[in-house]
Amino acid sequence: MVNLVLFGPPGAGKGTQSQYLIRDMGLLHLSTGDLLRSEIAAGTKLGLEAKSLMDAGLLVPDEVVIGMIKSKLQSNPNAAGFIFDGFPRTIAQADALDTLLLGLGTSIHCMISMAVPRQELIDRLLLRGQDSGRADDQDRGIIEQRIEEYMLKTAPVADYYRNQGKLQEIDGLGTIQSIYQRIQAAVNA
Ligand code: B4P
Repeated sequence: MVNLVLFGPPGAGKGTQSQYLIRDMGLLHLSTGDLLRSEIAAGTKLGLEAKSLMDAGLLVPDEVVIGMIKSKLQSNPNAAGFIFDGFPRTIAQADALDTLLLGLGTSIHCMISMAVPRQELIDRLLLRGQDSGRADDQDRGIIEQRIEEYMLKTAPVADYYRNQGKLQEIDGLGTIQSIYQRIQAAVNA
């Protein structure tokens, strides 16, 4: 198994770059943002609870996302590996992921962290908000709240993987293709 974490602030390009990794590496894509939006679309109790937090630019509780990831890992025992996109977003989630993967006899091989300046993040998300239908992409104040939440709770997760010798940091500015080439180089390293 090859297991990668794609990491960065909201709008860094995690979902965008995941599509190329799926195409080239045949890994299973696990995006907690996508999983939560599926729950919202299906009108489940979990989705209803998550929606108000997501629309406010806040993280949903750790136990909710850890439960979703656990069930996806258990239902895909023969996967070639996983791309974790938008997960883990807290140290508690990173700890839980290590434990879950250990139980499957595997581990995270590499975290790719994409650095993008704050104003570029805001510009990208507002642009996507024009036609994505995502409430959390349409309001500058909510986008800034998401970035604050990232700085406070998520940015420390990079150190968690740095301490394990697994962190690869890349510049997330440039064309989508040029950033993908940097990711490929980081994965191969
Ligand atoms: P996510 O769905 O993960 O949303 P995101 O951070 O905005 O990233 P996404 O992958 O969608 O966007 P990308 O950067 O690719 O999370 C949404 C919410 O769900 C969170 O706020 C939280 O409430 C909740 N949540 C999710 N996971 C959670 C967890 N583990 N714990 C707790 N809560 C959780 O792309 C952004 C835009 O930039 C796109 O329009 C793209 O086209 C554009 N773009 C990408 N690369 C570009 C480039 N190189 N140049 C120009 N534009 C580019």
